[in-house]
Amino acid sequence: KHKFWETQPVGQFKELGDTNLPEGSIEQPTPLSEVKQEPYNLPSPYEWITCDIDSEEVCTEVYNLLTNNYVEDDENMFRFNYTKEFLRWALRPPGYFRSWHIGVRVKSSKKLVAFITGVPARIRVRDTVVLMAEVNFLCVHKKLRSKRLAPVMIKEVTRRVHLENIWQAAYTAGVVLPTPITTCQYWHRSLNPKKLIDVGFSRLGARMTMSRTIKLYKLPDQTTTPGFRKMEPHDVPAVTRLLRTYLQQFVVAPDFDVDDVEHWLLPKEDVVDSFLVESPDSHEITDFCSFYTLPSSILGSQSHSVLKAAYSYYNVSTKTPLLQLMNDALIVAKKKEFDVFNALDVMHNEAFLKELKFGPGDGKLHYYLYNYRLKHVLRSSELGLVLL
Ligand code: NHW
Ligand code: EN5
Repeated sequence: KHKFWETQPVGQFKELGDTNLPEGSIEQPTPLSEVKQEPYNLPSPYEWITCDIDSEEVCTEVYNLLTNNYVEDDENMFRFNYTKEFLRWALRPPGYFRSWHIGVRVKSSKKLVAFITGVPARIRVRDTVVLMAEVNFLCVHKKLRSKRLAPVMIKEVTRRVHLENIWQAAYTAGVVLPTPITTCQYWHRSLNPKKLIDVGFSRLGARMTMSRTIKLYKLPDQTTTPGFRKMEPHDVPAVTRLLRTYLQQFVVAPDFDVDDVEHWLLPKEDVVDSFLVESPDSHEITDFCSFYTLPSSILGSQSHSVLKAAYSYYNVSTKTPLLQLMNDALIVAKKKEFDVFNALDVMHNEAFLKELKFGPGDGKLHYYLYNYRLKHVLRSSELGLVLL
């Protein structure tokens, strides 16, 4: 059934439930001299390129490929529309490798037709911090689908990751592959219900009118938590301490240092928003919440062309109840004109989803590790990792 994935060092379906298999690496690293030195062969019309994402021209080509060919929902009504600023942020974290930003061009026309990326990350699995690649933005042009290009792209990114002496990876997908470490549910909180209904993202509930629906999702204009404010550069050390302590409780979570927090969590307009609670008396940073901006193209609507979505990222509550903190996050997201606030049922998110009027979506997100086996499938609440 999975002719490619059966050949890869990933947990296999037939192994599920076999508690004799050890947790950890599936295959051992080889000396770097034994890593294949030449790129994998592509069908002859195509060639590999390393994408210089700093180049405006290349970034535009990647953006156009993804805008027209990346992930859609199961009814092909919406397609992720990552912005160029977002892509530059996602692809240039501390210690990134340019060689892991891989494109495929048509030799004759130079048209970009496929893409895959990795970025380095330290990810803790139980007590072990593992240097990994986070693989994302795998995309093959719609006209070149089902030609087994994806396995070649995955092997090529693997080879380039190995050349940096890194042997594990983390990735997510909406499809089931061998084999998820956990499966998460997407939840959605309407901020602009009229537009969501107009474009088919949501529907009027039974026995609900439009005006009752608008009233149901109304939010105050101002946040309620004293000391709630935008994160600033001088907050990086305190946020790092808060987040590191919080993430310790999860089975799989990133091992963020101050450089990671500066990159991934300092607010960046139209890319990532972060807020914290500074105690009005002690000036201690006690709570934190964040979301990233990922619009979707609306594929068949006369009235609207983009859906503005915020995605819950990392949140930490120690003093402010998580419910109250996330209600404030909804208030600021509404003020910033997001149409919907999305979240996965990871970490402690279940504590606020239903109460804050999120509803389950029709999408699931499966999390995977490459060359790392876990003895058991995790509950989504045991996962402390959010990928973009
Ligand atoms: S998930 C988003 C993936 N992208 C999209 O869904 C965009 C729209 N779709 C496409 O562009 C986030 C194509 O359909 C793609 C497949 C390119 C998805 N992950 O070329 P063929 C990520 O980016 C397997 C992994 O004929 P295609 C994460 C499939 O099961 N494998 O298909 C990426 C089959 O293998 P099998 C996927 O439709 C993580 C084979 O591809 C997959 O023309 C990558 C068929 O290939 C997916 N999302 O192109 C893994 N979708 O064994 C990283 C399909 O079943 C691993 N397949 O026969 C780690 C590497 C680094 C290790 C370092 C130590
Ligand atoms: C990530 N790096 O299916 C890699 N989204 O629910 C890719 N559904 O938006 C992972 N189908 O349920 C890709 N509205 C996996 C996700 C792919 C995109 C996807 C789902 C997630 C989604 C929406 C729209 C459905 C349109 C028809 C959905 C219902 C919202 C409603 C609001 C009010 C309360 C109840 C729920």
